[in-house]
Amino acid sequence: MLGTGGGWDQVLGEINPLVEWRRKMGWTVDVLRLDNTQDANTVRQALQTYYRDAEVKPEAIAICGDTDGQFPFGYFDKRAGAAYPYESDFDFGALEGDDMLPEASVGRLVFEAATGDKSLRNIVAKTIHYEADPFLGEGNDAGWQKHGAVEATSPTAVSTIDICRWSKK
Ligand SMILES: [Ca+2]
Repeated sequence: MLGTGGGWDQVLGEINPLVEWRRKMGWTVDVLRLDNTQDANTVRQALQTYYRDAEVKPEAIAICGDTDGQFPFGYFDKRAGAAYPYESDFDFGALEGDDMLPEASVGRLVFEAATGDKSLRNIVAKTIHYEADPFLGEGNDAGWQKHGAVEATSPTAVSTIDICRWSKK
């Protein structure tokens, strides 16, 4: 997990239950705190150094922070001729070699506050709840996990349009 610089102590307190949950699941979890999280290239270099030196190579990275707001965290701008940024975290997972093949998956915990509405606390609680007590379904709903997918984005984001274009049942 990768933490935002500002407000880190509060963030760490809120993600700790998720860290402990993952460890109970048998994962090796490290929490990385970076002083400068707004420069994506600096973050990527720190991740590459961590990956190179890690005894257990990370397979998944969870970024804690939005692209702006109270807990800003850098991103790679993949716009192609557009006048607005196309935010991507893909490059954070490309940790070794000069290739397009990522070594780790990357997710981002996007929140506006540590506690309260739209908070990291809520994300952590929901994630643990979904995993600890999953909806299994009955009848025709049983087995939905084998053909389900989750897509989430902002309703006005360009990525929303791309997701709709590329999604198929
Ligand atoms: Ca690679």
